[in-house]
Amino acid sequence: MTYKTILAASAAAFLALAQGAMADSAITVTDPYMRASGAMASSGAAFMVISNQGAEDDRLIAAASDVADRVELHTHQSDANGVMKMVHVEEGFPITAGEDHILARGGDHVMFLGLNRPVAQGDVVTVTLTFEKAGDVVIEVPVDMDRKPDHAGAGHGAMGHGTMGHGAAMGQTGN
Ligand SMILES: [Cu+2]
Repeated sequence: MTYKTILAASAAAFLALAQGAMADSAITVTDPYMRASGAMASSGAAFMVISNQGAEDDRLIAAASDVADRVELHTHQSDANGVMKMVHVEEGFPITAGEDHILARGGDHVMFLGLNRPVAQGDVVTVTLTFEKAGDVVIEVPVDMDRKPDHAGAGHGAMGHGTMGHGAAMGQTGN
């Protein structure tokens, strides 16, 4: 074995270790962003894609951030009159093995209630997501007020303006 191959071998071993460590958390979060209705807003919402690359189903059961008094897992449902409203999802969101769970405008979202400081365009908010199996996953969520409702790869139309996100009675800043 030459010196070079030893180096290569140890680099490969190190990579395998690093990948092994990362594989411990089957959960990855991509493309997170947060919105609030302005500097004086008392609430906000965050959206993202949560991927489960593991073999086991998991569940997002809680979220927390020092930017808000309370952080809840919300979704939208239409009431008897067909009006979309936000509801607190106590049991959290199932994150199925091998699939992406998309948090998007008009659907599932992380809700910030009682913002304790102004959030402005370009701020980055630290959020801890708690999963049943993967445990805590800490993510950095940029504030992006300009973001269009369409989420990663969702394309125009499906979740766009007027279809789900803008029910008359929602009163939610994130939409
Ligand atoms: Cu909400």
